[in-house]
Amino acid sequence: MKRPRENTRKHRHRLPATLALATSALLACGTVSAAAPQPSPDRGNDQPPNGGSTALGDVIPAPTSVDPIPGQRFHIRWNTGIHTPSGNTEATEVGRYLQRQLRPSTGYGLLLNRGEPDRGDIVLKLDGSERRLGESGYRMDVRKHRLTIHATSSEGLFYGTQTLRQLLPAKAESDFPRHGPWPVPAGTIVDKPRFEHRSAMLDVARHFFGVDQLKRYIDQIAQYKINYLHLHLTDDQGWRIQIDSWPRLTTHGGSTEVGGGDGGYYTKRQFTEIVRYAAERNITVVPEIDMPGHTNAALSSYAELNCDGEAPPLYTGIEVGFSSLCVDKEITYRFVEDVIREVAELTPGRYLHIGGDEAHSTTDEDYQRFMSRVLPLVEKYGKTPVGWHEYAKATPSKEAMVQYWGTSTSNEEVAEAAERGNPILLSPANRSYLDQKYNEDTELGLDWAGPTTVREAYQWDPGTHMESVPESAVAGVEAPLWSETLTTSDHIEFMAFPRLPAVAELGWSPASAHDWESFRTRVAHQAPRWQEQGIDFYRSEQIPWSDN
Ligand code: NGO
Repeated sequence: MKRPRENTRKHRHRLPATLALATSALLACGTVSAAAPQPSPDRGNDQPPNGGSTALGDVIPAPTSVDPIPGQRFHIRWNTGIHTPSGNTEATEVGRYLQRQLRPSTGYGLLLNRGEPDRGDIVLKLDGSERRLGESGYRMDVRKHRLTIHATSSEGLFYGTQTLRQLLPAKAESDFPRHGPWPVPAGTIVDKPRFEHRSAMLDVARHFFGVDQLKRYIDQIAQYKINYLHLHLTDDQGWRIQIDSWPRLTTHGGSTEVGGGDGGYYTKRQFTEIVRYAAERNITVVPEIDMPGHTNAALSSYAELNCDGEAPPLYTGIEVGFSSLCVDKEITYRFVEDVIREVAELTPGRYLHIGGDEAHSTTDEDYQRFMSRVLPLVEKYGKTPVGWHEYAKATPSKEAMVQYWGTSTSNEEVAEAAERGNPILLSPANRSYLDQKYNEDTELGLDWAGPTTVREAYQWDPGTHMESVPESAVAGVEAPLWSETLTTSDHIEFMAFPRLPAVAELGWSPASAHDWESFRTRVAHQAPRWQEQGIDFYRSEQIPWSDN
């Protein structure tokens, strides 16, 4: 078992440039269309001498189709420029983001929109006629003298640039200058997501993670084309988002965490910065205010929210199911409305998550009454509700998203919700919960739904996972990371890598590309990238790591 280190970014493992990816196998050279890129036994003899090369298709999530041109490469050079469509701010931002990512390692200027595209340049193109790409897809043509990414939106361009990153040698992820060359294997990739909703969740309530830690995780998930970050902002142990009309929620309710540490919270300014930072990486933040259970931090902050008028003490343990807002009191709904209004104002995205899980201290009847008053409030402030699947029994309107977190593959209420038209977000706890131990010896994490190996996290199909929930009802997948046992960024990374990329691939890649052998080889090739990025990942024995 590997012990995670306690620091965050200070001690980064670094590989010598010559080792980085030098051991990576090239993938097969034939066209791979909507099928898993297959690792090839032979590495070919046209690798550059310094820094190694990646094969087209050696990407996570696996692209929809890959058509390599053997033996040819594009090179990023000192005079390579980046071109973005004129007059489109968002597309220009994508170009600028790519520039910011590649400048530190290459040491090149990668100037933006310097004259007409020239030989050796990278061109980002918006082209509405490429219907087959849908709204979020892209086509990347890599030729000797030009690398072009086509898409119908800036979102598609962004995904193309994230694929491009993975096609460069791993040292491209370095934050200090490295020697080239910077080859990209030639060919064409056509790629688009299987599901619209590809989410990661972080529980910042059980243990608080600061803005920089959140940004670090956002950077990590964005490279795997995750497009939602669900933040579990409130729970029994802490309230983490400033609410002006109820200030004690944070000054008191945010003052501790599991184990009795100092806790913390995001000011509105900080939260807005997180939302902006995520949006720059094509990620929409979904805030969760969990209710009516999981509310001890709020109940402890305001005595009047309790049925008996007495505030309970703050809680620093990890039990669940003991707290409930007082369903009979009018003040409860004033409180909920204030919170929803203020959180909605901070949230440009469509969704607001209202929890609804494990309300074991609320009777069924009270739960229904509570939800029937709260669901319209979410809509009143312009948001679409999301809730853990228990709230399906309150029959939310058919736009509302139902998030399944059970371990069984059948659930009547979820199947009925799907039938009524509710989109279902899948985060089966025995598959995609990143907080579950990898095996019984893993020091971090919980095991109530696990342990869950990398293979188990990968080996399921969201389109057929649940009885009577057809693929057409599935909005996508989420990988939640609960933080009862996690206190540092290293802990987050150790639990998320390599399982987060596994769930990301299930959300993005076509079912026909789903292949464990291919995935484990490609994930092994991510290791040198993670080392460059300082990610403290779990060296699962199921993966043929080749970097050490
Ligand atoms: C459950 C519970 C959470 C725990 C988590 C731990 C849901 C939706 N509610 O998932 O409060 O933190 O398990 O794995």
